[in-house]
Amino acid sequence: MISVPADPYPYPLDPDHVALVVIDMQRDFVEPGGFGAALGNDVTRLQSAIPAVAELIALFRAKRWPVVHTRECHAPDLGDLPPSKRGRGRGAARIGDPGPMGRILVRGEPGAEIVADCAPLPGEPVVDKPGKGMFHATGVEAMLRGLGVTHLVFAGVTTEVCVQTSMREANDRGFECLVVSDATESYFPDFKAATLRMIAAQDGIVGWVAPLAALREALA
Ligand code: TIU
Repeated sequence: MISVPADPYPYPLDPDHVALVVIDMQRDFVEPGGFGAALGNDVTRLQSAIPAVAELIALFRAKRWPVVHTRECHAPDLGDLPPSKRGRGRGAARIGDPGPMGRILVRGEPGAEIVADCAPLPGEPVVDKPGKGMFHATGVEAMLRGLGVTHLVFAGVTTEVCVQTSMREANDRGFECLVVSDATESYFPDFKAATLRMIAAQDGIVGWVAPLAALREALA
């Protein structure tokens, strides 16, 4: 076990059974003209996390530990998009509508692709998910169990929506979860701070929180 200094106490990282999960580092969330912007958000905030996410990915690749990428997106016929999700909100542009990066949050469109700095390598699993959580309506649990994974390190966007939902789903399934605090970001700084606090509260009710530097030094 590798002991990673973390909140609320050191995270016991199992080097033989750990994977990195990079949540939804897609153009639709971090670039103008996508889903995040259609919801009225300042998407530039999210771009600040890209260097840390990229470094974290490189750390895992150097160790030859699995790196799993997720994308929130829907089938072109929107058959996996519940009416509740399609209809939510009052903005002009909705999921499936055309935009500057193609149809919003639709698989295969430019906006649904992962930003270049965090792009998957050939062979790295890319999990397309129709929900906020990575376990809903995906085969990711069987895939992780097949790889023998018991420990998950989380990064990506946004902290309180898809990262937190996925981490809670993973925690309920028995995975030991750590989120890397500077490799995740939110459109709302106070939501990010509150999310990281509530994950680690009650002695790690959802899991652990650590900065990238703590992980980097523990792995060195
Ligand atoms: N809106 C928002 O903060 N997030 C999402 O809709 N999806 C993800 O977090 N990926």
